[in-house]
Amino acid sequence: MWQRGTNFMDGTMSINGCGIPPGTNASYVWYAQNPGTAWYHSHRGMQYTDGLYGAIVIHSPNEPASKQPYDDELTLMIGDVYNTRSRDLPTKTTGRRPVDAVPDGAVINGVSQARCAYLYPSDEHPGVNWCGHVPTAQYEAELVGGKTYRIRIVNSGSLVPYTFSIDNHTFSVIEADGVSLAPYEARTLSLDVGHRYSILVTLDQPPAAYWMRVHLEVEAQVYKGPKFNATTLGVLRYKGARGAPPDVPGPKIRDGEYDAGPRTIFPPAVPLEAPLPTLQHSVVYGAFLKPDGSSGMTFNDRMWRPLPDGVAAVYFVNASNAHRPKEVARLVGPQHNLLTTQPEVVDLIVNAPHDLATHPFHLHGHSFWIMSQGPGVFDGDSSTLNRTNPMRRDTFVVPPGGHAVIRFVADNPGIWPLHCHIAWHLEGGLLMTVTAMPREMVKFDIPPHMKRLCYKQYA
Ligand SMILES: [Cu+2]
Repeated sequence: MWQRGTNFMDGTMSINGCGIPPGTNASYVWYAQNPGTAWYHSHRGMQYTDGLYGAIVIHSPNEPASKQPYDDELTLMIGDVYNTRSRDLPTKTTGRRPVDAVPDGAVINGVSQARCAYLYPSDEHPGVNWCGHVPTAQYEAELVGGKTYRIRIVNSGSLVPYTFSIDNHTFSVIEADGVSLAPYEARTLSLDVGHRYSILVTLDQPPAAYWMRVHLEVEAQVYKGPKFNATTLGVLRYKGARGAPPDVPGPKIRDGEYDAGPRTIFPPAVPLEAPLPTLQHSVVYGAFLKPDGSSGMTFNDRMWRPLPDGVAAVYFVNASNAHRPKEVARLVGPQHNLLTTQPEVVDLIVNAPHDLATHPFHLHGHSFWIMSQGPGVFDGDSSTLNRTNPMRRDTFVVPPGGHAVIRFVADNPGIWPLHCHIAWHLEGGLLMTVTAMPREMVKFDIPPHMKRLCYKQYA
């Protein structure tokens, strides 16, 4: 969620918030200045994998995407789903931390055809599983023929990218992660975990029902479970039309590609030249598996682990006036931390020379320019990269063995997490922090009701 000056409302457990203890509540207050499609979810452990999430839509008459002609809108939260509670899932590796448990299928606004056969019992409640919580049904949207809809799609899953399509319909992509796009015509749309898009769909086909298809990508099926359900169906029904959708073949999907182009790069509607960088910073990430069986994931060999419950680094800095870089470094936690004491234009060079998977990384609180993204490591001079209207968004993808270079203006005080949005990798420690202008964090006017959520009260 893009926000300025309210880092203490970001809500990441142990970094810039204390979470909401059981039986209490919290009001998160910030200026909703950046129109578009976002979402909220628990940022503690694997809670959102178990369903603790929802959509946030910010409207503005100034949003270029909203100037496109459409009659109404619809939001689809679509993501992979586990019929077993995350803490009870078996793990792919033998590590202390679970890595990449395989989902059972996908849900569209909470409805799916995930099968109950592939299940593991709960440790706490032997013999009980969560299958009954996921109705086996097809999500159905009844829309009016002849009208144009803005459909907002969020990949709210925990592991798997997917491709979305609607039989017999094309659409234009008009927004990505809160950035309006020059309309891009397509038949399929691929979303990595954490990505959001808006598409415009005109119901210009004969009145009937049509399948909406969510195809979980093959890459993730390499280690699929025995009953892994690769395609989840929903129904787009023209109002008044009866019967099931005709059984036509779905689109041919080439994994990792968005129609003919790279799947996450789109020209923004409003061109913005990227400024020249004032600071270059390189990180390397990867996974480790030690002989003792422990495993995890790191940025620059440092694995994130949350601070003790009830402690949040930003609240601590604010309360204790501990803003000097050495003090902050001691407080933020064990993860890799990039700290700037003054406004900088940062080029963050992210390389994954030895990693075998695709990872979607999200930086809290910012939109950034994607200056480069692709196969192979980046070891060049990032200040020479193309600055003319590069893609802007808040979640970037690094392919196996590949790299990304993102550029952002670090002038928004606070400690901002940058993490893989695959929930298992975040839980495995794949998080670093960007700390901007800690001296300003001391001036934060953190409301008492937020401080009270911390066991150690920072009053
Ligand atoms: Cu990852």
